[in-house]
Formats: sequence, structure tokens, C-alpha cells
Amino acid sequence: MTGLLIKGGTVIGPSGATFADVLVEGETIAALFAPGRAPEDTARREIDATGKYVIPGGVDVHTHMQLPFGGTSASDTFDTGTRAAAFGGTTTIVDFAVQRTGEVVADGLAAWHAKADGECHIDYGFHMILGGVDDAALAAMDQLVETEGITSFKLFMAYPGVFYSDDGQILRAMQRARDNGATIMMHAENGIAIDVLIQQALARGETDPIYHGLTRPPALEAEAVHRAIRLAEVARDCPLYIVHLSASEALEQVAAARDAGRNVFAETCPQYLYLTLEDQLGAPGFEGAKWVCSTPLRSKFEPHGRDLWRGLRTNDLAVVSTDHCPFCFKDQKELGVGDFSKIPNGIGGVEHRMDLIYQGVVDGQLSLRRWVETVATTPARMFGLYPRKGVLAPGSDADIVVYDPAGHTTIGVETHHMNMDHSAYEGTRIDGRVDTVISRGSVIVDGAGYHGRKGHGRYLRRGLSQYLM
Ligand code: DUC
Ligand code: ZN
Ligand code: ZN
Ligand code: ZN
Repeated sequence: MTGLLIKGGTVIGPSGATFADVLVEGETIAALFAPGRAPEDTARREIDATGKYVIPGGVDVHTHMQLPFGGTSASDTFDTGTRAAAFGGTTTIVDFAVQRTGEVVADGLAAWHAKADGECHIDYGFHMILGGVDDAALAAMDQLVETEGITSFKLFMAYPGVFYSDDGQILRAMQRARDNGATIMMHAENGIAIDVLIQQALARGETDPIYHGLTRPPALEAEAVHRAIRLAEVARDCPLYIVHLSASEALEQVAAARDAGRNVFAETCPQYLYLTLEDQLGAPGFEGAKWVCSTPLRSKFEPHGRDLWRGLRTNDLAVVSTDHCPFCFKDQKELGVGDFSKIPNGIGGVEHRMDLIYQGVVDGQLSLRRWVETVATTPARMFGLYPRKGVLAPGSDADIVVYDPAGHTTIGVETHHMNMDHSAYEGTRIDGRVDTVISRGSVIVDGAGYHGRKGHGRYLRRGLSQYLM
């Protein structure tokens, strides 16, 4: 196989920006050279990255392709969703396989492999959602860590009756994770209290989409984050990762635990950095349903957005993922007309994460180094994919994005590649653009179009977290 040389670009890595040429041989990175120092090879293909950033492909550790939810199913398949991810410069996803309450864990995992295998355009791994914790689930945790490369388990303090685990179940799963090295991922919202608020709102005739957010107040996110942190403490500091953190008060809990040296980590998502409850409130008719997700969007009259950007700078928020969980407006979001609690929860964004967080660099919120860290390097380390993914280093998979800071992107339903009939970010302007995307040495996106294919993406067996204190 002849090589590929990415010349003239600025490589962004853990130690900042350097001018370097990146040589790819086959599926991996062979070497980085000082500009112009790569040995001549006339057979080699070259990409001119002059004036552009050369960064590791994005690693999105929170997606829900084809997730069954509220009587419907997330509208991106592994085929459409991973293709859209590729267009946006994401070359690895970690999706959530689901064990439904009462189901055998291995059956849930097998069903997820059946959906994904042979369908993905980029490499993919799985976390496992446990829909309840019993002796069989605890034994399955050991087995998944040892033989399946699944080293992280998501529990829900929300959604009573669907995915929910009570505190006793959570503690037992954390104790097991402490013993087998896995990480517990937590959807931290007090679902029992939220359900009371939902029933009270509906009884008052408050049925519009906006009441979704109003019945999930920040206090009930912060309370659940606090409780999860204390339970993990009792489980001898089991590694805990809070998903889709959205509120200042919840971030304070994580920051305090981290200041105390605990193995507590958190991610946020672009929707909490860019979208607010007021955007949803301003939408006509039932259209606010497009912005229904959990945790919910927060008010712009409170400092959540500002605090989340600060958390990304200080590493109290280590990762940006999307929680990509797309539903069409027609026939899917519309299931909740007349009852907001029946709106399927989720926003689709797997295609836009790299761009939206890059815009944070342009806006002075983050450094270039921190951009790459939060969207690629740290997620790879957190979930046992490093240094194969998340860094441009000899021996790493050649998952590479050439990003053009002189380009422009306008996000919208007419141009996106996700299987959705609307965009939560419609009209958002990005002062940058994904130029070229390489997955394991193959150019899958460039100026001329799409060159990827389903089935190119491989299942990734992951190791234990490489990010512990
Ligand atoms: N939140 C969402 O918005 N969608 C799927 C599940 C979840 O927790
Ligand atoms: Zn969740
Ligand atoms: Zn999720
Ligand atoms: Zn081409």
C-alpha cells in the first residue's frame, strides 16, 4: 500500500500546536515530520493542508442510534448516523447498547451488535445500559469487561419504570465496577421527584413542550449528581462519569468532588452550550418539541451556559459528547401533542459537535488544544481507546481531520446528513469547516464528496479507563 502525506498543516495535540507533516501508511500513522522533511516518494498521495488544522478524528462517546424510546425509535440507523458523523469529522462513536428491564444482558448486547455490525461507516464501540441491577446483571458486568471490550455501564436515576435503578441497585453496580475496573456512567436526575412534577403539571392542563424543561429543574439534577457522587464514595471511589451535565448546580457538585481528588468526571453536550429554554419557548405551536431532551435545556437568565464553558476550560467537564438521539418532528415528536411527557426525548447533533466546539475557540471560550482534548483525546482516554484513537502519533489509527479555519458552515436541515426532518441548530453559523476526513487511512470525506461506505467501520473492544486520578 502506498502512503498518504498530509503536508503543510498545523497539527493540534496534547502539547499544543506544531507545524508538521503527517505520514500515513495503510491504516495507521507512520510518522510525523518537521515540515518538508518527509522522504520523497513519488507514488505517494499528498493532501495540502496549508493554512489548516490537522487533528485527530472526533470521538463521540454518547450516541443513541436506533434507540427505542417512548413507542418509537431514534431516526438514525447505524448506517445514516455514522455517515453523518463522518461528515462532521467524527471518526469513532461509542453507542449505548441497551438491556431492557427484565431482559438478559447478553441478549440486549446481541441485539445491538445485530443493528450495528456491517452498517457503520466509522469505528464504533458500545457502553452497556443496565435496565436494573440484580445478581445476573452483576455477573454480566464482569463478563463484558473481560470478554467483550465493554468497560462502562450506564445507569439511570431518571425514568422510573423504564430504565431506572434505585440507590441500592446503583451501589451494588458501583461496588462491582470498583472491583472489575469499569466506569459507571450516570444519567443523574431525580426521576421519582420529576414524575411527581410531571403529573402535577399535566393535572393543571400544562401540556405544551416547554413544561418538559420546567418539570426537570436544576435542583433535581444537582441532587442526583450529589447522590451519585456520595454512593460512588461509599463504593470505595468507583470511577463515576456524569453524562449530559446541563446545570451550574450540578457542575458545582462535580467540581467539589474533583477538588477532593475523587474519580468523578463529567461531560456536557453542545445543546447545553448553545441552546436555551427560551429558544424552545419562542418556537411557534408545538415546535418546541424539537428541543425536548433530558437533561433539558436550561434558562438563559441563569448562568448555566457560561459556567459550562468555564468547566470545559478547567477540566471539571472533561468531555463534549452529543447524546445524539434524533427524532423527526413529524410522527415522532408529534406523539406528544397534548401531553409533553409523551414527546420522545432527544436532539440529533452527531454531525455538528466538532464544528460547534470549534466555534467556542473562535468565540474565545476555549483554546485549540482544549478543543481537541474535549472532542477527541480525553474521550478516547476516558473509555479505553487511547492511543489507538484520539491522538496523532506513530502507531495510532490514521483517523484524521483536516479542518479549515477560513471556511464557513451554516447548519440546517437542507445540508445536514442526519436522518431528521429538522435541525435543532437551524441557521447556526460556524466560522470554520471540516475539509477532509480520514478513517483508518481511507479518505472518506473531501471537497469532492463522500467516499466512505457502510461496513468500513469496525467494532472496537475497549480497555479500562486511562483517565483515573
Ligand atoms: N435523554 C435524551 O434526551 N434522550 C435519550 C435518553 C436520555 O436520557
Ligand atoms: Zn441520559
Ligand atoms: Zn443519552
Ligand atoms: Zn475525493
